[in-house]
Amino acid sequence: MTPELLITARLPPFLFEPLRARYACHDHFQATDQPALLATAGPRVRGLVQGGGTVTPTVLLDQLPQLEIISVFGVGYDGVPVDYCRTRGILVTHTPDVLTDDVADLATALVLMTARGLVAAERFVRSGEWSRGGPPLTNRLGGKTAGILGLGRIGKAIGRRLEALGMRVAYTGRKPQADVAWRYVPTLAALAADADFLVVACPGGAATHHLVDAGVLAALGAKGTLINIARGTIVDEPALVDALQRGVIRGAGLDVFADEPNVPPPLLAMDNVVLLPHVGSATRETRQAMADLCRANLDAWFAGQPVPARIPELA
Ligand code: 8YV
Repeated sequence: MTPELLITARLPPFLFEPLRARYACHDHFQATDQPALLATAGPRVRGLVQGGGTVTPTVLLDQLPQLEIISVFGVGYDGVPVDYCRTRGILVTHTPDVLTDDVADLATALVLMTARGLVAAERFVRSGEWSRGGPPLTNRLGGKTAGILGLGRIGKAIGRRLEALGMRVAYTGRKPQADVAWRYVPTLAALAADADFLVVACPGGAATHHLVDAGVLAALGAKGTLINIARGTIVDEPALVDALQRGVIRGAGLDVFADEPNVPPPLLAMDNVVLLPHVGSATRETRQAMADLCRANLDAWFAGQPVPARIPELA
């Protein structure tokens, strides 16, 4: 019997088409009548495919009594109720490693864009203002401190890049890491106080919800820029808007938001903020590699073979 899958996110064709060739796919994301789809197909669904940012409520999973595997098209699985999955014996897989370099590149780009005013400089040329004089001076990165929140695979790749730019790297997280020489700072507030750039690179989810709050932003202060390539939920967005409006911090470079694709309107009008549409992993090469791994996880499971990328909690 061809296994049946429920698709709860918008998938690129290079993932969706191969999945359709092997599985009976039910497109819950595009369905006009989702309850009807669940009522008819739910009892037979054995696999679920979702995006990194997709929040999967347990009430949805309750309607999939035969569910065996959730394959996340993304490294972050903060939207998956992991404890619930453990209880029901549902395997959860994701796409680590293949996107690390691209996401780190993007974090580095945001540091460069915010420090060197590159968005404004580019507009300066297009608007013809250059003929009337030079653009404002900006800020050197060399010698400045990058404080990384969450030194996992992506955090380390960011640290290596920023170090190559001549920055000092410090970090905080649950514990010091043995394989790096960078300075460990035990608390986020102390890291923010030290940092010229506070780079958010930890997983999302309940444990990190609003970790970057008004107090952390106050510690970052007027010398500091917040960079976030991880999850919007890690930052208290209203507190960030307030800190930017009142000049508490210097600026922000954001690739992720709490309620994508909705961006808090005040941010859209700010010149000291660079806003990107969650494109950290959005290169052809990386999205293809993510698609291949997302599919390989399903294929291995349904073939009874070792699954390449289970999430660590359920490994
Ligand atoms: C993707 C991501 O945009 O990997 C993640 O956790 O957030 C991004 O790489 C997303 O997963 C695409 O569904």
